[in-house]
Amino acid sequence: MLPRRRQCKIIIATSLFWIFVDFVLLMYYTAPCVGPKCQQPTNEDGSGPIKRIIDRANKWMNELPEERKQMEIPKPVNLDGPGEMGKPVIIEPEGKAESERLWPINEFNLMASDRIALNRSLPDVRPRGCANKVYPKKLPTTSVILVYHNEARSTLLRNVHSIINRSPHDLLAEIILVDDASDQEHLGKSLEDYIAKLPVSVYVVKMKGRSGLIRARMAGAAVAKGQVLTFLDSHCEVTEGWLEPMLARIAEDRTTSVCPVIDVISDDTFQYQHGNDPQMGGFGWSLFFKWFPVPKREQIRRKGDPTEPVRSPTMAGGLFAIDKSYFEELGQYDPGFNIWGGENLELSFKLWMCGGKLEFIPCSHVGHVFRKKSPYHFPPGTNYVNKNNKRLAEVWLDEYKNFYYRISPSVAKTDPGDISDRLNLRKSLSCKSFKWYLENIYPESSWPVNYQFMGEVRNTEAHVCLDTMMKEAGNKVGLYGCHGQGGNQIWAFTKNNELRHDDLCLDVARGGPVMMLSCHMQGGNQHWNYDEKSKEMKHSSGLCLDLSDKSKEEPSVQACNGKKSQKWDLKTLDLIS
Ligand SMILES: [Mn+2]
Repeated sequence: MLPRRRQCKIIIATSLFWIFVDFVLLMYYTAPCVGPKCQQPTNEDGSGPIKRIIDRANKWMNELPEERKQMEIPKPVNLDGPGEMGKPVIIEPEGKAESERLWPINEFNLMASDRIALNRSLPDVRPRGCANKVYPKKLPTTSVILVYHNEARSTLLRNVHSIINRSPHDLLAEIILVDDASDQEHLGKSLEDYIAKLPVSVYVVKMKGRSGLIRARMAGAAVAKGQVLTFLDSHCEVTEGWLEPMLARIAEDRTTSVCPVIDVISDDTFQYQHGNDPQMGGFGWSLFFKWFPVPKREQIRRKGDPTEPVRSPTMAGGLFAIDKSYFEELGQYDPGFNIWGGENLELSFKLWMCGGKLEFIPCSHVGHVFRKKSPYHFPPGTNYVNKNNKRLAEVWLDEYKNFYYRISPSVAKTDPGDISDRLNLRKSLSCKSFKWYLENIYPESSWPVNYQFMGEVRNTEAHVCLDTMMKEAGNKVGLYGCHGQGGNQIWAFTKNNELRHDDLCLDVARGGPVMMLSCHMQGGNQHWNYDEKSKEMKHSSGLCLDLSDKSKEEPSVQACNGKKSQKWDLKTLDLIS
């Protein structure tokens, strides 16, 4: 043991040392002001790290063309202004009628958006631990690409200003606005004049005719000068520190494509709302994108660190960043895709199956105005979503395409056009199988990988089949004349003894009606046993699936009695062959 006084001295010296280290780090990482009006730092010898950062920033400012310097982005002065710090804007009763009149133009509250400053302040919504993460000094540059068709001026420019205000300018190569044939006046010359004066290169690429999201994005990518492409929707606002963690991830591994966590900007009040946990992207039987909570396996892999990237099977599609050269290697988007739809899954499948990765970055938060419906009109004619999905299925789903066509018969009938290029691409990239993807990347999927039976559940007395009747979770399951066409009459009897249609599981509580509820994978009320000899479908409660005695529109569960109304044929449809 050291003498007491010596112990004290050591403790004090160590504390002082760490306080000093903290102080130096704090000084080093405090963001300096940028621009000609900055106060020079008063470092004793004038050569500290802060001075170096400020010198670099000023050098950058001075290298800008003269006209760019004219516009200073005003910092918010009035934190009580409408919408500041992401607060909601409530329209007073006198303004209600006008705000409702304006609503259909963009399918959001334009009056509320127009009242909010273009450089409004937002709260720092990142999880604890993000703000003091240190990223490599040398990160790739990025071009931010925003595609729009008749976007409102205030949402588009607030997006642009948020990117300029919250991104290190040496990482921001440019902001490319791809105008997909807008015809609103405010998106014409006055917009171009405005953005020409911004302190970052912002310019408009105009599509010749209405081209749709997919082609417009590729037009933006074609002219991008940054090493990374960052795609955002046109009605977003980025938050503090959104860019660095995404670029750092791509710098580590260029085959990783990343998405920010997408927060909600209210379509009515423009309030910035954020949840706690990130979600993962998946898809249902009909290839519709859906969100689902981060499963246990991924939480374990991340060791419970809320700042650690979340590996996701799919992306929602609107907001993501990818290395430009890797995006090209992956064949960008399928050029045979039209307008919108399926492109997010195509890229997600490609990334995982062909050796890349897809992650959500919890330290990167971007708000997006979620609308209840689209204000856009598309030319009538071929169903482009069906055609896109047909191409997607033919190129990427392998034998599972047969299952998908049973679920979506209208897609099965659609002509995909020439897909030979895409098949060659898949071959040249030596991509893995869709089954591998389902088993390894998306084991929570409702797709039939592990099942005992798949097809119709047909009653032997009345020749009716279990049918979802196109209803959602929380409704009773129906019975309908068996049609053999798949669709709503396809049920999977899984290895876990669930009777499921996509994410709906047959669920019975206390002998009550047979409900369709979200599958919880916990057995219990969703556990069934099928006896091939007696043809009984027995619930975990011991009751048997039966025709209802009143009407024949819904089944029920009754005490098992061996009667014909309790006998069910499982008629397998050959789905995966
Ligand atoms: Mn959107």
